[in-house]
Order: sequence, then C-alpha cells, then structure tokens
Amino acid sequence: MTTSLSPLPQSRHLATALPGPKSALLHSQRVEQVTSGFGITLPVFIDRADRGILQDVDGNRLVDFASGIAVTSVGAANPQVRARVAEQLERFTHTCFMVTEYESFTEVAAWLNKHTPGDFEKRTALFSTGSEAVENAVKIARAATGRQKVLVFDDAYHGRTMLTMAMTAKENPYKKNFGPFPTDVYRAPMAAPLRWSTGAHNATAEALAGVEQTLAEHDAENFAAMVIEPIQGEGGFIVPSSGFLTGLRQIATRHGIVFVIDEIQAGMGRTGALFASEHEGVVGDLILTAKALAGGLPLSAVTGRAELMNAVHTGGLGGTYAGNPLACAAALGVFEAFADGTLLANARAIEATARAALEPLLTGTAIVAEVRGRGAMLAVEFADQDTLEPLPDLAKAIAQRCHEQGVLVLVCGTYGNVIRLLPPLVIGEELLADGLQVLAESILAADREPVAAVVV
Ligand code: PLZ
Repeated sequence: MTTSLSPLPQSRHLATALPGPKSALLHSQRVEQVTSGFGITLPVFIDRADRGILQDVDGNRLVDFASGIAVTSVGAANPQVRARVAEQLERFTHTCFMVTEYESFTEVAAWLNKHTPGDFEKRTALFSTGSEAVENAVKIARAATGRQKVLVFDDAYHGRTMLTMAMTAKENPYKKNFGPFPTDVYRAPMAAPLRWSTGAHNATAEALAGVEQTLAEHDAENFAAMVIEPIQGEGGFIVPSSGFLTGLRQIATRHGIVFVIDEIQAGMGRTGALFASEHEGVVGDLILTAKALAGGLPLSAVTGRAELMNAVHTGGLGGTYAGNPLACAAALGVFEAFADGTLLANARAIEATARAALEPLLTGTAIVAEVRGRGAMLAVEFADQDTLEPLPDLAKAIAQRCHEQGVLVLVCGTYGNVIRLLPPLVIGEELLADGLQVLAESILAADREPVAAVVV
C-alpha cells in the first residue's frame, strides 16, 4: 500500500456553514457541466471518507448515515478492500471475463454460492449495477421457464433501466416522462403493516390473497418470475408483515414461478444477518446482490439454482465490465471483513442503540408514526399519528436540520415522508450516538415548530 493518509478523527466537526465556500464553488461548476437530471441530497464535495465520517473539501466532518445508499457497509476506506484493490491494480485492471478469465471472478461466485440461503447446487453471474442484476434475473427466469410475465409489488424499487423502471412502483422521479416501458410486468399488494386498510394483523393473509388474485387474472402459468425486496429500500424501508415472504415462496412454488429475492439494498450484512431473507427463513430460487457486495466498487450478482442459471444459452449473459477484476478484488476484501462476525454483531448493536434513541419519539411527539427496520437498516416514518396522513415536508425539513448540523441522512418512501438510517457497520458508538442525538433533537424541534419556520 502506498497511501500515507492518517485515519480520520471519528467526530463531527463543522469548520464552516454547510455547504462551505469550496463546496459552493465546486457545485456552481458542476451545474455548468453536469446534467441537471441528477438530483442532490446535500451539495458538499467529499475529500475523504473513513468509517463513520465524510470529510468535505472545506474541512467539515459529517456523520455518515447513508453509506452511499447502503454501499460502504465495511467503511469507505476499508483496509482489506483497499489492500486487495491496490494489489489487483498493480497486476491488471481489466480483461473482460468473456474474453480471458481471472480467478477472482470464480472466487466471488464461490463465496456467494456458499453463503446465500439455499441448500442446493448454485451458480453465480456477476455484473456491475443492481439494475443489471435485476434485468438478468428476469432474462434467466424467462429462459429457464419459457414464460414471459413478471410479478412485482407495491412500493417496489428495482432500478432505473427500462425494464427495472417498469418494475419500480414510484412514478416521480423514477418513471415520469420516460415511458413507454416494457410490458408483461404486473403489480401485486405488498404486506405493508402500517397502512394496511383493515389493520396490520390482516396484512399477510389479505396481501397473499391479492397476489393470488393478480396471478389468476393474468394467467399464473405464464409468470416467469416473482421479484421482491425482503425489506423494501427506496419504497420506505417497509418490513413485510410476518409470513408474507414465506407465503410468496409457497405461491411461487405452486405455480412454477421463479422466486427472485432482491437483496441489493438489504443484503450483505446490512440487517444483522448476511441476507435479510434469513430473518424469515425464506429461500429464493435466485438472489440478487450489489451495493455493499464490493464495498464501493461497482459489482452485482445473480446467484441461484444451478439448473436455472445454466438454462441460458452460452453467450446469452455477459457485459464488458461484468465482474470487473478490481470490483471482484474489492468483494474478496468485503468477504474478509465479514468473516469473523463482528460486522453482523455491529449491525445488531446499531439497531439497539438507534431504537433506544428513536422509539421514545413515538409517544413523545405527534409526528412519528413508526420506527422500523432491521439491524443497520432503520427508518422513521413521519405522519399524523391519528390519520396517518404522510408528512413529507416535515421529513425534508428534519433531514435539512440534520444536514445543517453535519449529519447526513436520506429521505425515502413512496410519500417521501421517511428518514432512513444506513450507517456504515464500522461506525463508532460515540459517533452513532452523536448523530442519533442530532436526529432526535431535530425531530423534537420540528414537532414543536410549524414546518414553514423550519425550512431555511
Ligand atoms: N434493487 C432493492 O435498492 C438501488 C437507487 C438510488 P443500481 N437503490 C438505490 C437511485 O436513486 O438511483 C437498488 C435497490 C434495489 C435494485 C436497485 C438498483 O441498483 O445499482 O442503482 O442499478
């Protein structure tokens, strides 16, 4: 390793107001050069990142409750990842796995085949982005079954490519103006307990009945794949009510539909188990990983039953950068980081600390409708506690208060009224507590003051 950077202090520090002058200048240059089609959560430019801290070009140190949207779970400068990538960088950057081979591709596949749920023979295909993994899972399911249709769920998020936009539920910003979309995508109810119209206790049974009905209406025997997130990400960190995932598994089996679990956001240790589907003991025929898989380098995977994965004609899967050697090296570093179980324990400890800080707000305020999630994938939903009317402006104002104080949080949810927490699993206890305190105080302040007074 050639780097001589010292570790970043793990404390929040504001050298300037946010954004600082250097960030403001860089942002104005960005506006001149970069498409306005990309949004921005917080317009600060990052100079370095380490464990729970993002340090910007003005010397501000922010608490990272985003992990680049659930990517840098092992830290954005993880030593094992850096060492593996640096070593690979010296040897070669790319050959294209479809042209000549390298061992790390097989090693990543072997790890995924071994560690993903399911006691059957598996094969893995590597790609670069999460959307690509979703698209390829549908290709594989279609080739294996000879069927066309795809079942997805309310509030789902699966990506921004044409097919995955069709599979994603939320119109604005993801789909608006971008149609027409591929056909043969159908949507069924998701067992989301908080807003289930007849009460949370009915969600599993009624949502499963809705799934059966959707399948029946469109000829169940022509569905190739059913694709579900074990905990929904962009849709609002919705944990399906107990029994829903196992019920879906049974329905898929009954109709010969390939059951695809999209663990792109919830997987790779985020929830305190390697895969979120483990909490429900449910096994997919195909399982999708990306994001945290390679600790910040672009890598995604479809892993699943060998007979499905091998049903595609040779040459039918691939991509120039699919399973790029630097990304595979990074993934091997991530696997090393997870090997002793500490990071999974950290995820569970983060949940305990965050719940202790945030659950009192359920009774202490009138605006927190739910604190939910698993492990280090946690969210606070803002809604009127009596009517459940979503409060998106309030969520944004609270996020903004956090940002002004140097705590980076992300908003999500179909109604845009959910603040989600995705800290790196290597965040220190003190920093976590500090960030949570800022969030809790921002929520209390917003509860006391009208939204208009909060937005600066
Ligand atoms: N499936 C469950 O969460 C990506 C999207 C951010 P890509 N989520 C973050 C944004 O606004 O673009 C995601 C996901 C689930 C698929 C994807 C898609 O992964 O790597 O962004 O293509």
